[in-house]
Amino acid sequence: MNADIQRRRRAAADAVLGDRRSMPPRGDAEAFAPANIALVKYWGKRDAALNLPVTGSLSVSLGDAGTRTAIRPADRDSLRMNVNLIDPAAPAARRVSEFLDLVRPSSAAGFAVETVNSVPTAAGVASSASGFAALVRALDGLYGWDLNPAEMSVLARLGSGSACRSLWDGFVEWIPGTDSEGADSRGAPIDVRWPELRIGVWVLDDAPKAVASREGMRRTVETSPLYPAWPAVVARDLIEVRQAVAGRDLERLGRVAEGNALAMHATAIAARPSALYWRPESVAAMARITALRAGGMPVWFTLDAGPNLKLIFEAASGAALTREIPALRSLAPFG
Ligand code: 2P0
Repeated sequence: MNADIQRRRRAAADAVLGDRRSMPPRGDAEAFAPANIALVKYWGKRDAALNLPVTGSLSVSLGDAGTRTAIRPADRDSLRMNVNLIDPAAPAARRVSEFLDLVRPSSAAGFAVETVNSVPTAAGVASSASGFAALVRALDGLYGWDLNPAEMSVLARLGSGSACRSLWDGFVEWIPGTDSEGADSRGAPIDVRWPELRIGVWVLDDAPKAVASREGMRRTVETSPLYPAWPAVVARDLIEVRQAVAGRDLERLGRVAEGNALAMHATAIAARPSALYWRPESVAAMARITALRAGGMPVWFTLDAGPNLKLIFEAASGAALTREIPALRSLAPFG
């Protein structure tokens, strides 16, 4: 990472931590954060160093599906994910170390970090969002910083953009902010409970994705002839999803979320070279959901930067849907 980028990232972390940076660690700490699924997607950065988005986005957290992280001071950084020790040179370990550099007080040489995902990584639910949110919570506990969720959200965003939405349960909107250093770019919870809502994870292909989402976004912003249309799509969809959430209107929520995901993928597919995340199975699955809906089943889909579908439905349809799609794993965002 170049020195100027690192300096800006460290300054952004300083703005949150202030003189807490000199506090000593308490021994060890452990924390959990939920994964989240975007109903209106984050796709494109206005500042890649600070993970500042071009637009807002809106997600729902996945209840007890997420990441549990334990941390303690150590001689050097180490990362264990689901029991496996990760090579320090591997991208996941380097990304965690680079994040720890932002908050590392001079006294701490390193940290031993152990994470466990309660949904298998192969299940197609992003682990970087819950991972960085849980890491920030664990650091907050380790040092006794006593940051509020909004402050933790700003820090988590420096690890992974979508992590700033994983500091709350339920619906969360990422306010894109206007500050050049990102002080106001963070999650904000929406005070609506929707106990019947379900998110179904339908895994079609668990191979690593061909284009990392970070690279897919960059390519889309820089080269896709369709990207200029994206901010207006998001602005419109955010208004409608906020209303659908407030009214617990599944039909409206599903329609907008599905349309938003397809629009996101359209911008990515049109990038040069294309960031095409779909597999033939993804297209067949989308057709299947459309057919089920035509047959009267209230279910909609969304897809992230990968080939798997996430389904949006209510508990009342769960049994019938699982009969149709036995591989479906149903998650309850509100417990
Ligand atoms: C989202 N995605 O809103 C969108 C939809 C993927 C598709 O946020 O580079 O891992 O760390 O800021 O947060 C995945 O991107 O990217 C993502 P970085 P991140 O959930």
